[in-house]
Amino acid sequence: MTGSQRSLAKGSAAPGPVPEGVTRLYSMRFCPYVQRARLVLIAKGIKHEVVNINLKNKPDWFFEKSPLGLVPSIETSDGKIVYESPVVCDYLDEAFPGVKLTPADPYEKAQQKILLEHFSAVTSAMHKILLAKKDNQDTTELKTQFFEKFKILEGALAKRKSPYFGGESVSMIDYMIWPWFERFGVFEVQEVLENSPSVKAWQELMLQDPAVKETFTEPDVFRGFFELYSKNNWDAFDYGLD
Ligand SMILES: N[C@@H](CCC(=O)N[C@@H](CS)C(=O)NCC(=O)O)C(=O)O
Repeated sequence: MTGSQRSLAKGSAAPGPVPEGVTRLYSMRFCPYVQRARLVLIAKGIKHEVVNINLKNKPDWFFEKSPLGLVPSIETSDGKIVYESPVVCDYLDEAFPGVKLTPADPYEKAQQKILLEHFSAVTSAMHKILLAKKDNQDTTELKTQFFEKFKILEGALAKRKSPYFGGESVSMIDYMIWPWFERFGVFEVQEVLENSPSVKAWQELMLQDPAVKETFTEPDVFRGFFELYSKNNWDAFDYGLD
């Protein structure tokens, strides 16, 4: 991976053309949706560079690179733009050589998509906890709702009796859900794993995955980011950089 780490804000010059043979990722260092794309880029060995965006003061040109104004978005050297993390990850998997992360079997593929839909209830429960914490509200009830939604994951993995959500090795679904597990400490929901033995074993395996290792962020760094972010301090996006 190459590219400048510091986030670009309104008024900054647009980056030049994407070099031949490189994929550019528009990013924010702490975004879980971006991490999905990074996991796939790394797992497939795709040469890429990263342009970080200040999401609270976006450059005007960013909307040409991501019409919804969200990260992740990717740009290829021949000017193709793809955004929305599941679409980005599927595109990368289909368009580039290397390990295939998506199952070839249509039914298996459908199962992964269904699980991802269920998982969106888990991420939205986590998002509610984050907002409540930002406003210093009590999160007890929201955590209970989160624990309830989480049961679908433990149930799905226990029923499959395989180490990973897609079978015997890491596949797309594992990378799609992983980023939120790194953030459990910040959300203070890690206790959910004590009642989820299959997912806990999966988490331990995932921590050994090379792409996970390369994109891993320590809980303290997430906490530092979140502390600034919750005070509307937009230096948050560059937290931890010199
Ligand atoms: N559905 C999008 C969600 C991406 C998303 O919400 N990204 C956040 C950062 S974690 C973002 O770009 N926020 C900017 C904004 O809301 O204006 C995806 O899956 O890619």
